[in-house]
Amino acid sequence: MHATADTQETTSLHGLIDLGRYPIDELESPTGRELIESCRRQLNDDGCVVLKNFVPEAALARLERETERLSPQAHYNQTETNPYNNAGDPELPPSHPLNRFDDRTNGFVAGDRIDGDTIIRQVYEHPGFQRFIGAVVGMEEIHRYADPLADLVVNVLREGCQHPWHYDTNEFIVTMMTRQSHRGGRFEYAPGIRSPEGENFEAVEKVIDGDRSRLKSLDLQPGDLQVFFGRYSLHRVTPVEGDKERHTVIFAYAKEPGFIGRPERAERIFGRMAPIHERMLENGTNRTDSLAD
Ligand SMILES: O=C(O)CCC(=O)C(=O)O
Ligand SMILES: [Fe+2]
Repeated sequence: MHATADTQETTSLHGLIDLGRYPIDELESPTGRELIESCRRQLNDDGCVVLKNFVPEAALARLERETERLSPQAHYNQTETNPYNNAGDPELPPSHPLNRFDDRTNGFVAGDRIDGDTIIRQVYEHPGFQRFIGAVVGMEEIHRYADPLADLVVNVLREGCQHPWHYDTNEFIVTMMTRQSHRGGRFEYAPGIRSPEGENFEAVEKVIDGDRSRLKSLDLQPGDLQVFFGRYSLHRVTPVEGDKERHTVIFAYAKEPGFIGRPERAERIFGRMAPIHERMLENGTNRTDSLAD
């Protein structure tokens, strides 16, 4: 029984993931364990691991077409945000990191537009992939979002779009680049610049002012998979230049099963709600978990 299920899992990812290099279908094998160990080491060292060419060369054209086809459906939202995603502090000087607001304009294609036969959804929904991510981030269990809009999302950055310096509220983020811009659109981060012990505002201010001495910069390419711990590493995506959009796919997971984002958030990010969000509003129920957006 078990062997059959495994075989089916493996078959479905064949050609979509480089299983020779990344044997996520055989996590218990020596090469599977080595892969997990190596990813965990890198995450532990600087909060980031990139699996180059996770999607093999032969499937790249198809991968790129998937998000190209979807990107016209992106909903754009614009905000002015500081690194902490809060309202800032008028008591502090304008140069303080808490008062450094910058433009964030992003497009998002919701998960209900992403069909089951796409590479990105097949990877996202594959139990082996989920086990692999759980093992890499060191969590016994992770669960796919039950939110039909926010489970799997295409993030579209057209010319001029950027993610200014910020921290994430989630523990970790899993992304795959499917299309790179001509220029700009680089992911940069300052590994472990803050910690549970302190904000390190002085160093953060320097980074925002242009100090690059502690920065790492990634040359992400289509087919690369990235796992990133963004709570302690300040990071950004530099403004996209040129008429070629930058596309990344966000694979969303939660610690608890059944996660659904708030209706207002769906409205803000995707410009609409799913039926489940409408029902939440009607029933006056909101999320009961304590997960941050
Ligand atoms: O698009 C990326 O590479 C990272 C985006 C990011 O930092 C985020 O969504 O919080
Ligand atoms: Fe982020």
